Order: sequence, then structure tokens, then C-alpha cells
Amino acid sequence: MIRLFETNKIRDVYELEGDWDFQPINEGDSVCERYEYRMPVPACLELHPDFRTYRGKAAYRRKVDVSKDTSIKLNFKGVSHTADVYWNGMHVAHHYNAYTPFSTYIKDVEKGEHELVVIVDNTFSEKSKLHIANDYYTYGGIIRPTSIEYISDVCIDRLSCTSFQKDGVWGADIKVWVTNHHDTIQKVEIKGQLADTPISFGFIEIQANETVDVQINKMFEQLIPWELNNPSLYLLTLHVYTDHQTTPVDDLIERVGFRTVTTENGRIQLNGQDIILKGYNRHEDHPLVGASFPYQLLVQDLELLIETGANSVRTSHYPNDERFLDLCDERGIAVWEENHARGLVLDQMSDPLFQKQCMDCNEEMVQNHVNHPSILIWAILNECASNTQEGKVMYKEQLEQIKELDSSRPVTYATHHREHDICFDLADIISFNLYPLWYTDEDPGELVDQARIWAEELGGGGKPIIMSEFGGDGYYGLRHPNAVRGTEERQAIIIEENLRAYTKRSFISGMYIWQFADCKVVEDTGWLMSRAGTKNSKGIFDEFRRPKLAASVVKKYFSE
Ligand code: ADA
Repeated sequence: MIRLFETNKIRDVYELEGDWDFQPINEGDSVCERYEYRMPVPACLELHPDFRTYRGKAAYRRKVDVSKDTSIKLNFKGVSHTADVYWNGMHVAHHYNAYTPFSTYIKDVEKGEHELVVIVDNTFSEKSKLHIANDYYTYGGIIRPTSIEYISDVCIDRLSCTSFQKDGVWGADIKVWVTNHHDTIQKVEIKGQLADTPISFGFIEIQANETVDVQINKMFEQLIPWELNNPSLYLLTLHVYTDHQTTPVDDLIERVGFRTVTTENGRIQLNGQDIILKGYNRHEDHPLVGASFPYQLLVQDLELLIETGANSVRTSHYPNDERFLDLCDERGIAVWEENHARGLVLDQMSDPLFQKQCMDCNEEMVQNHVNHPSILIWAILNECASNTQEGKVMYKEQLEQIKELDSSRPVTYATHHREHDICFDLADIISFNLYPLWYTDEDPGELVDQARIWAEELGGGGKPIIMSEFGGDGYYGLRHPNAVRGTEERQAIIIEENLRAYTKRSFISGMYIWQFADCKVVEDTGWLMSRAGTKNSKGIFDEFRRPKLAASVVKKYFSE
């Protein structure tokens, strides 16, 4: 399953799931002659007993039966962390970053059997600035769904739909990108419907091998907006016609919601009403499947989150599987989605490749996920160098890039630099990662009052404040009447003290507990990452989603 709704009725879409041939290969190799293994797709390769801790390159291969002469598009929702794609031996795509999708178009494919090879690489090397040894695990393999589409030579690449309200009536800015892969100019008509209302972009001419974008702006009567407790969704269907034909050559269906997100008077508003985001930081990680979640486990995570009264989730620290975002759209859960960069210091950010890889990630995140009404906030660069002038240049460039791609959502970044942060003026929301009662002995209430003063004095005055991380370790099953560090009791106390402080302060617009469930971390990377059991144990649930004592505390405060 790629999405939770049908994205095409004209275009044929087939998932390339199942067992593929698999073989680890050497660093310098780009071809593989002999395949000894089979590996499921999608899945993390660590699932296989021979590759539990594999870090390196590997080849995946399968035959693809194309049932007619056609052009095709290959879609990869997530390959960890670097992919090189070969179609009948021809290199057709290169992509870096496990957590953003990519696709490639191949023209004039003949009916019959073809060979698809994907070389994956999860090595930590100079070429990888975002996937590094870190306080979460970089798995390997084709970890998210993959598909092939039979596609017309005039086709829709993507569309974006941004809602707004004017004089009490809902409207949408709809933009569509269409490519003409023919060698001749094409006259194209694009029309469709949104919420059962016809929409038309009229006729356009597209030069040979060019992409154009067209935009309309339309008001819709009698729409029900997307709300947290009433998440109304509508299908937006577009058809493309060529040469005045009556049958469309291509289509794309998106699912959208009508809502606005604003930040005024130091608060966050959804559809004009102040909201308080209460939720978790969540890593996409599970001991049974690694980072490659089947639908059932995505649902389970979301239901647990809802059960404890949460209304929001932060996708720490990378863009999530789109099916999870679809679920958040459906269940009315607000999402803070962020790019992929955790805890990188200036030295690590200084290589120009770092900024490029971040900006590629930002672009792919926003372009692919812009239509999810559940995403209320875009964020970048968790705990990076927002305390330095050189870092600030990069924060500025990235936040401006995101605003340019989508100006309808507020932007933020989570900082631990306290009074040394110098980037508050760049963000719409000020977000603090502070760990009172865990990494420090500070009182959470006094600390957050102090954080508010830092925000005001350092360029963030009048902006909403989110406590983006707080929490402490609690080893599942470790109990002690004295509530010593690491016990479930101590963790429950830490969570209670933090939540009590934040829920009673009206200037706090959001709180995200670190973290939803325990997650695996990379082994042997220094004292901080040498976490007992090679896991970050600050989950309110353990890695198998068993609730710790703190879960009932969370429920008490989040449900109030
Ligand atoms: C940081 C970081 C998290 C996690 C956490 C912790 O704030 O953003 O990824 O590492 O600390 O558990 O210490």
C-alpha cells in the first residue's frame, strides 16, 4: 500500500513489493553478477539474520513485466540511505536520503520483461552529511513502498492545493505541473473537480520536453473545514487531455483539507482558533521492522498516541512515511514535520554538501507533502548550530527556501542553545528542547519562564512558544520504590512535573514529549550514544509499544 486512497484511475500503478534478489557488494562496485539472497521489499535489510548490523552497499534485483508498450515512472518512497537505480543496465536515478521519495521517468519501454536493479548504500562516509552515527538508527535497504506507473508522454508531475478563507468562504490556490515528453509541441487541456465542484485550467501549449505549471484560484461554497476533532477531507481529481480528445491521457488524485494555520498574539491558530499542540516526538522505528513500517503498525502508533490524549506528533527527525501522514489527515492529528538533521555542530555543517543535502531534503519534503492538511508546521535542523553566525546563514537560507515553496505554514526549529541562540528572529514559532529534571536539576516551571524571557530578548518576542522536547529515561519493567534514575517511577515523575508546568502556562502553544517509544541507536559512537541496550529509553512506550508508568500521567494531562 502506497497511500490510503487511490491516486490514479487512468494511469496504471503497480506496487513492486515482494521478494527481490539481494546481494551485499563491495564499496567500489556498481554491478552484481551473482545473487545469493532474497530480500523483501519494502523492508530493512537488517531484518535478515545475516545482515543484522550490515553497513555498506548491496544490490537488489527483480524482473518487471511491462504489459504494453508504454513510458513508465518508477517511484521510490524511501531507500536508505543512497540509491542508484538501473533499468536494463542503464543508470536512471541517483538519490540520497532515506526519508524522502524520488521517481524517475523512462520513455518508450517495450512490452515484456525488464530488469530493475537498485544499489543501496547505508555507509557513513564523507558523502553522507545527514545520515551519520546518531541517537537513532540508520537502517539499510528499500525501506518504503516502490511502484511502477504506466504513464502517458504528457503527464501530471504533481499538484499543490493551498486553502484560504475570504469573507467566510473557503477557497483554494491550485497549482499543477505538467510535462510534455513528446518531441513535438502539445496542446493540452487540464480540468477536473474538487469537492464535487468542476475546475478547469483551460488549454495550454507545452513545448517539446518541457514542464509547465499553471495555477487557478477558486472559491468553494459549503465546505466543512479540516479540524482536529472533525478532519473533513476532499478529493481533488485532475485529468489531462491532448488534441481535443474526449478521453483523458493522464490523471492525478490528491486528498486535501480546507484549513488555515496562523501565528498571532503569541499563539498558534487553526482556522482562527487558538490551539495547543500536545503530543510526542516519534521516531519511525520498531524492533520487528526497523524503519520500514507496515500499515498495521503505523495505525497502532497513531491509536496509542490518540489513546493517551495527544492531538499532535513531531516527525523527529525526518520526513515520515506518507501513509502515516495520510492517517494523521484522517484522524485529525496535527503534524510538525521536519527535515533530516539531528544534533549537527558547526564543524559538521561547514561542508557545502551539508547545506545541499538539507535543501534537497526540504524541497522533497515540501513538494511531496504539501497537500496534507494535518501538517501544520515545517521545521528544520534539530539542535544544530543556531548559536553561531555561520550557522545562522544556513538556517536563514533553509527557512526562506521553505517559505518560498509553501508560505501557508509557520516554520520553526528546535533549539537547545538557550540564551546563546541567535536565530529566533528567523522562525515563526520558538521551540525549545530542554530536559529539566533529566539532564539538569532545574525546575520545569522556572525554566520555561526563563525560556520565555530568552525568546523575548533574543528576537522571538511575541512569537508562540513550543516545548519541543523534554523527558527522561525509563527502562521498561525497572521499578524501585525510591524512584531512582532510570526507573519507570522516576520517568513518570519527570513527565508529570514537566506537563504540570507547561499545561498551566497560557503562553505555551505546544508540548512534545521526548519520546513516543524507545528507539534503537547506533552502537559504539561515544559516551552519549552508548546508551544502555543501544536504545534511547525515553519512550512513554517501550520499543514494543508496551506502556510505561508515565503513559497514564500523559493521559491525565493531555486529556484535560
Ligand atoms: C536531543 C535530541 C533527541 C534525543 C534527546 C535525548 O534533544 O533532539 O534526538 O537525542 O536529546 O534523548 O537526549
